[in-house]
Amino acid sequence: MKRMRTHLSSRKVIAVLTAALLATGVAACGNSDTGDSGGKDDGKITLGFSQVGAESGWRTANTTSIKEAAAEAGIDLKFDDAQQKQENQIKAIRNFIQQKVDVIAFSPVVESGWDTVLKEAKDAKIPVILTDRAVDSADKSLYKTFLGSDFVKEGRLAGEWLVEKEKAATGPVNIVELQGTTGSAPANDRKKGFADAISANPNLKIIASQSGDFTRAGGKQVMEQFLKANPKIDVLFAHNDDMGLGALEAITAAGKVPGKDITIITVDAVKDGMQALADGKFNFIAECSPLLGPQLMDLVKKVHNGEEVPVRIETQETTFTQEQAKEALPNRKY
Ligand code: GYE
Repeated sequence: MKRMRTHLSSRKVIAVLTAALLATGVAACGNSDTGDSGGKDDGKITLGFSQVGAESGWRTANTTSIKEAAAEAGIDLKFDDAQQKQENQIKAIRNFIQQKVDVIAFSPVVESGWDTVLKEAKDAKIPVILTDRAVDSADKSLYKTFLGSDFVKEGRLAGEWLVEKEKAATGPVNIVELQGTTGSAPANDRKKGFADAISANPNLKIIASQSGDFTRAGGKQVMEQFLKANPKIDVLFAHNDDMGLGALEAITAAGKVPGKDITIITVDAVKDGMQALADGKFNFIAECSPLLGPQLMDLVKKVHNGEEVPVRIETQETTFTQEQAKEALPNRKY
């Protein structure tokens, strides 16, 4: 009897363990299918999405938009967070290929170094969509389309606003720049657009420029260094709101008034950034919309059906002054 009971209870244990293992297996695959069939058994399109990370308010809003839009569109989403590392993104894309997903989309953390893995996706006949950030691959057949903002334009709009603001300046206006992630499309392009625009006025000079990796902590730390090394800083151009928000702490700690002693220009226009603008701590924001989910799901369906899609789809955006931020803030979604 005793042996019998032991036997039964170990069977129970095995049953529980099997259930737990199955559950982990399903969770590891990210969603509701078994992972090796690409979800084709339930008739749904399976999308493998490799996200950059969770480095900023923009990114959090972008992830929410993608997850909500996938659920809304009935698309089975396998979501992977690469924690701002290219090697993790390459690994995730290879996993998606192995799992035979229907479509792969990703937001490339940096621009270079994607040809090999994209070729693997192409050989496996899995269409790829670039979301938010571009790659610099010469072979355009490696992806179907690129959905995202014009980052050069964002930098240019930021620079043009400053040129107008400082048009009466008679002496040097010292600018420091907080760049986004080194090698990323938004860092490269925003830098370029801004530099082109401010070249219209030789008084406007970038005296220091360094990466804060698009994070608050990075923005704060690099701004502290800038303030220590440069007694006269007139303007901060931060490639995103989060770095600007981090820099606010460094500026206040240095006994300066943000928005007054130092003019602050950023990009994104997420809620916290818009609040800082409405409060007079920031002076100008070039908007970059993270709400790419619905358009992405539309594209996923089209490329899956073999329909032609435009090679480039640009997000529509605007700019905000302090007054405009006060007006827009109550209805801001992210
Ligand atoms: O501006 C920044 C984020 O790629 C447009 O990445 C995106 C940028 C965004 O971390 O906040």
